[in-house]
Amino acid sequence: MRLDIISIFPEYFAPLDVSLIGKARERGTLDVRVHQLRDWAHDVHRTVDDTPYGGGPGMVMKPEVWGEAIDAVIGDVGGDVGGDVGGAVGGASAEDEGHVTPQTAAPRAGGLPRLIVPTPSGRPFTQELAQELAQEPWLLFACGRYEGIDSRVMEEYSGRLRVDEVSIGDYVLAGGEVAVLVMAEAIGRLLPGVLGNAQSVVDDSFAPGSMENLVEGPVYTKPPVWRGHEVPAVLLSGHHGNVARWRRDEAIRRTVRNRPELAAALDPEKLDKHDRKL
Ligand code: 6GU
Repeated sequence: MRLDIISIFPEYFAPLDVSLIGKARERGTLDVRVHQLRDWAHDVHRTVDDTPYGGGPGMVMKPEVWGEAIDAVIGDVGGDVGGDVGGAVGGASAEDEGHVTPQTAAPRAGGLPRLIVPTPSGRPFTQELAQELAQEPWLLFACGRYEGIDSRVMEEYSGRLRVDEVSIGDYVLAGGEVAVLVMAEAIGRLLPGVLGNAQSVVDDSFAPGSMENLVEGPVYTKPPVWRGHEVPAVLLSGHHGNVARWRRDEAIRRTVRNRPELAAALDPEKLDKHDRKL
């Protein structure tokens, strides 16, 4: 999977060098390219924002800069005749590693990316959406700051790309960068070969299938007794059927306690006789 990120703070994405995602990048499973939005701002201050039409607080990100940036990354000249595809004002500097080159900016045989715009007003990012996005060959994340990106940018690219505005939860972050880290990790760990054990993806909280609308129950490791606290005997029994039954019971119990709104949404058709007694 190719994953492009456009942001005014490329430094936010250093954690993508680490752990599972870092390993996936080393192996070539994941090709991450982070771009500095200001490389496509042409004035001396490399301005990316302006005051909102209609008044109000804060600033809005300018459409022209975003248009040039996205066109360059997707390898499309875009609407502006004579548009500067490279957008590399001042050229690619040493710290601009992963900056778009003429080669990557060229139209590709592989088609176009899905454009994801993180915003608290977007559709919810769920495990289901993570699984859907993990099937895509190419994702482009456009990180807004301030009050957001001029809405005409989403309108413009909706004509050419699949565009989704996505929120990671009901709270407001200072910008889309941290939300992209969250989404990149959730998506990246679903790519083939990224996790050591493919079963862990199936057993995940919220995983479509038997864990739909459920969170996982508690987990234990050695020693069997720690400070007087015992591991539930069923887990030491070696009886796989009983272990599976216990895990499902605990998942339901925890979902009822911690996520009552999810428990209410459990499909009664998918609850067996035993489940209904909980
Ligand atoms: Cl995706 N972006 C921002 N800026 N804030 C958020 C969010 C995204 N999701 C929840 N809050």
